[in-house]
Amino acid sequence: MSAMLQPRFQARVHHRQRAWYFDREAETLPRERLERLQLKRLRATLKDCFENVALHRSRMQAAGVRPADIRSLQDLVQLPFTLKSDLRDHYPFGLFARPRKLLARLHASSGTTGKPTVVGYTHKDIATWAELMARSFACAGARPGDVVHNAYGYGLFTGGLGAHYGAERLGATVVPVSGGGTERQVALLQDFGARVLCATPSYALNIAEVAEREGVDLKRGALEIGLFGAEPWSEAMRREIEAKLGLKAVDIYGLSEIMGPGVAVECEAQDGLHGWEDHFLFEIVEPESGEPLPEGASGELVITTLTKQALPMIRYRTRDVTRLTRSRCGCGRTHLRIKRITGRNDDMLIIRGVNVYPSQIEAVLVGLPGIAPHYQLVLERRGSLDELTVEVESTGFASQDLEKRVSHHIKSRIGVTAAVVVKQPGEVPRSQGKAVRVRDLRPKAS
Ligand code: DLL
Repeated sequence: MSAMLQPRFQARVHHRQRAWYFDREAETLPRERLERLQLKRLRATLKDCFENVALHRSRMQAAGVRPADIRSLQDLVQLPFTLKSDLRDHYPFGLFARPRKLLARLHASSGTTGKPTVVGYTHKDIATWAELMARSFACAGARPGDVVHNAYGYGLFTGGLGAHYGAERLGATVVPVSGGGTERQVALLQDFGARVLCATPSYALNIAEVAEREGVDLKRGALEIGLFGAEPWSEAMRREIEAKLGLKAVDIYGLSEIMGPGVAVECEAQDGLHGWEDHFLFEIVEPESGEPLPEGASGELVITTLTKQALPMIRYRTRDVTRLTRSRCGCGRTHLRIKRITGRNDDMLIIRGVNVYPSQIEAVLVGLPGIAPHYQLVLERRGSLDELTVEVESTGFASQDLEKRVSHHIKSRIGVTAAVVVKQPGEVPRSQGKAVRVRDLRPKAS
């Protein structure tokens, strides 16, 4: 494969040209060569983990495997899983395989407690990420020279900077708007003539609704492609966004623990997301037993990184539920496809792109004066946006501004906006076994 930082595109490529690749050689590698490359990279990653990450070394030792024992891709199943809780238990840098001084950047996402999950990147990791995001943009139909309006949040969230570096690497012109200020976003979309929009699907709909309210018809503008992800969405939502914005809505997947956005993306066929197999190994396991499932079966997606330096991951349990297919795709890419993510098998909620665990909200509620330890989280979809209402119970001595105070605490500690309803003592339903903490009234993804 060609050197990482050489531009692989010719400067002037016609937008409509079929099957245009950012990295033709890598994206169309015959399976046999792809698997040989995977095995080589897997063995190097395992050696690195064994030598540099105490947790991986002790897990491998406990399982009785050494990196040298892994001689084929089928041997992968002998390796222990890595869980999100491992990152939390070794907060902040305990799973890093490189000294902190060699890291170019840190990102973070919410964990199951108040502590975030911290992820790190070397300069090479950042370059690989930009490369894979550039590949993802091109796969979705973006081209060098496009204006990319990036409404993913900038900051610790990987969405903003991940898409930003990828769009630059592609040779596009990035508009780094981040989230919020929707009226201004509508104006900028028009004024700068963006062909590509990056946003969470719910925010894309929000933009469409605000445009409609302002009498702006974005369908008549330059927009042609949307890269939407970071939260579950459905085919119905895809059709709605496409109709309202007049673009092709493409699904993009990723997670901070593995890299960020750009782990997988749909091509113009919009029939499953190509997972970049020269950088990641994908498996589906049965969530309870952890047993591998055959191709096509629905289960939990497990990912192993093959080129990450700062934070290599061995068999990371994503908790995302989906299916894999290696059937041929019309676009010519040989990399497998991940079908739409249908949900998660843990209790993490994604509210307007912010990952939230009920236990985080509980941690805020417990100990607040005037609040009893009974609560329910109610999720609804109003228009295009998810709304969270936290129903809490007062101890009977609630002060006037209790709802406002609780809401403020939740916002400042977790970063999510929630309406709070204080109920009378005994009004929040009691558990008959496992507590039902979440009433998710949002339409289900199909
Ligand atoms: O959401 C990275 C990202 C940014 C992906 C922008 C795509 C676009 P985290 O904040 O760590 O990273 O959240 C990762 O979000 O495990 C899924 O549960 C969910 N998720 C991400 N993309 C999709 C998608 C980013 N396309 C978690 N469909 C993941 C469904 C998605 N769920």
